Amino acid sequence: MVKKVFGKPKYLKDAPFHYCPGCGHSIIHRLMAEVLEELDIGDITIGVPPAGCAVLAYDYFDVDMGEAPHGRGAAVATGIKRTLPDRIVFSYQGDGDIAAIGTAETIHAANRGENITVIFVNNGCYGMTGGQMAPTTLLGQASTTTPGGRNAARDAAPIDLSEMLAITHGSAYIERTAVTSPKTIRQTKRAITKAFKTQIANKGFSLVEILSPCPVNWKMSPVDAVKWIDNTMIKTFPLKVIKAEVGKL
Ligand SMILES: Cc1ncc(C[n+]2csc(CCOP(=O)(O)OP(=O)(O)O)c2C)c(N)n1
Ligand code: SF4
Ligand SMILES: [Mg+2]
Repeated sequence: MVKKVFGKPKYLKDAPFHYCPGCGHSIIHRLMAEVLEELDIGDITIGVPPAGCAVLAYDYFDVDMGEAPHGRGAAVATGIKRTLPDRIVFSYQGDGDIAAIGTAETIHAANRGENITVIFVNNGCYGMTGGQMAPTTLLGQASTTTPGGRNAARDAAPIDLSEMLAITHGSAYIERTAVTSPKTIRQTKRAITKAFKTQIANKGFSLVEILSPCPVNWKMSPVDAVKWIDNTMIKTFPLKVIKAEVGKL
């Protein structure tokens, strides 16, 4: 029987988030803490925060945490899980982190079927360092390094990392969701739950990609930022289950 969490989740510290108003990171942190409590796995969970705006995630999650250098979340999580296989291990990574500098580590961890859960927060830019183009920046989207908009001929097309990970042999569960409305937030919580259940069942690599607003770098109000995800970003990154529990190698 899954217990429902009301009020502050047990596995969030009593600390105010430092994220900008309208940022998706704080919603995602809360959902993850609720899931850890509902599945009753928080006491055995170890998280791996990224470089990026969520670098201080260990100030918020009340679980064991071990920092990873930029992009190396899947590699660090692999080491922790292999050393302590009875623990539940997640990495929490931005799109610049996972889809640029950490691409190799992530693809190989998925292909090896590492029994870890990756939370991939796609806000279409390098948020922490001021809004540079990330591999996930949309065509035509302005960033500080593409002020006239991303151009396919010059800057390449956005990368579909989750679809790439789905074709690896060891990936078991991959879903893309968003945090733009009560409906998508509930879908995201269900996806995070399924991803952790995949790890509990020892089925291999699980990942949830979450489209997440960065109103500050997108130069939008928080309301316009969620509308932009719903109306524009999902055309490039459609919300869907990309791979579901094919099983461990
Ligand atoms: C090896 C290395 N290269 C570059 C940086 C600088 N750096 C810190 S955060 C960041 C971008 C983070 O963007 P993303 O991963 O998308 O996270 P967000 O802030 O958008 O959540 C960069 C380039 C670093 N810390 N380490
Ligand atoms: S810069 Fe963007 S990703 Fe970073 S805290 Fe602010 S809104 Fe969130
Ligand atoms: Mg980002």
